[in-house]
Parts: sequence; C-alpha cells; structure tokens
Amino acid sequence: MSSREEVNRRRVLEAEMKRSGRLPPGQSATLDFPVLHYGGIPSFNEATWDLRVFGEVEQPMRWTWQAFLKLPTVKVTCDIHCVTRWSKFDTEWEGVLFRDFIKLFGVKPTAKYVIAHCDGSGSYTTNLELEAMLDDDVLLAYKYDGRFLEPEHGYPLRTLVPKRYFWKSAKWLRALEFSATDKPGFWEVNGYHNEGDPFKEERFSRRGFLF
Ligand SMILES: Nc1nc2c(c(=O)[nH]1)N[C@H]1C(S)=C(S)[C@@H](COP(=O)(O)O)O[C@H]1N2
Ligand SMILES: [Mo]
Repeated sequence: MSSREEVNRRRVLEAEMKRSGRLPPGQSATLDFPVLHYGGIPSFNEATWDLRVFGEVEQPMRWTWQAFLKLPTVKVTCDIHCVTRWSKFDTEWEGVLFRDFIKLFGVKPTAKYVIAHCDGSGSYTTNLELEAMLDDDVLLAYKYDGRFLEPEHGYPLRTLVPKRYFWKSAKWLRALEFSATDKPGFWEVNGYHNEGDPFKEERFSRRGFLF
C-alpha cells in the first residue's frame, strides 16, 4: 500500500471510530503496533521462567511455561489505548481469562488490588483494583494475531486489560500479587493516574508528573 493510501485508510478508520464512540478523547487511530517500554527486553529462559501468584490468596502457586500452556484459553478482540495518544482497533489476543485463572488458587476476601510484577532489570510493576481485573476481557495473554507474542510486545506472557490505558497491560509478566492495600506501580508513582480509564481521560494523577 502506498503511504498516501495508508494515511487515507488511517483517517477513514479514525473518523469511523470517532463516530461510533470507540475513540477515547485525545486519542488518534494507528494502523501500526508501536512498542513502548522502560528499559531493555528481558530474555526468556524456559528452564528458569515461572509465573507466581502470592499475597492474599488461599494457596500460593507457580507454573512453569509448559504447565501454563496447558491451561484453557479464550480469544478476545478489543481496542487498546496508549496514554501517548495512539489507539489500535480490533486487536486479537488469546490467553488465560484472569477470572478463570484465579479459581485455580482462590483469592482471599481481603484481596482488593492486583499488582503485576515483570521480568527485567527495571522490575516494572503496575497496579489495578481486583474488581477491574475480573472483567470478561482481561487476559494473561500469550498470543497476538494468532501467533506467540513478539519479544518486544511481552513474550512469553503479558496481562491485557483493554479498558485501561495500555501501561496497565504488563509485558514479560512473572508474578501477580494480591494485596489488601494498593501499591502504585512504576508509572503510577511517576505521575500517571492510578486507575487510567481512557474514556474518562485519566492520564495523570493530581500530584502532577515528573516528565
Ligand atoms: N514490563 C513492562 N510492561 C510494560 C511497560 C514496561 O515498560 N515494562 N510499558 C507499558 C506501556 S507504557 C505501554 S504503552 C505498553 C506498550 O505495549 P506494546 O509495546 O506492546 O505496545 O506496555 C506496558 N507494559
Ligand atoms: Mo504507554
């Protein structure tokens, strides 16, 4: 496709999404899949990789990559919205539905927040209310567009929380912490909004931001 056609296609899509109420305020449609993260891309070593759940759970557990791949999956088609103002429409994901996943270990009634912990030197974390994670489109995702995630998009595993800005979708996921108290994550302590709903344009916290 020529770049002029591409520009046209993007404009048409954006207008259509705006008209149908799918473009959040202050966002633009993109046809690309931009890559954004802080720090380097951690390498995956299947021999040492695990996914852990801990905190306010009935039974702390861990899965190897092979064990995790045996869990039933679902497919989700959704729109994603980055706080840097791009939105990507009708993205297709496959992974374990979070609200099914938690039945495997049981969440204590005291758990109110879920903190995602990631691989890599930066030890990226991001926090969400447990309630928001129980939505029917929240995944522990490992496939995008029918294929395993690209390393830069979180291989082997990431969270997918489509109704929040995309910084809440943690790449290179290694653990989920269930907590009675909130623990603002990397961007949340650096000025991003604690909840991050794109349709309410919850970009920054009231404290202002450092960058
Ligand atoms: N582990 C980790 N996850 C992360 C980030 C990060 O720096 N580290 N950045 C977040 C941000 S700000 C965005 S916009 C999305 C980008 O995902 P993408 O690169 O697949 O588009 O990942 C989120 N998840
Ligand atoms: Mo982002």
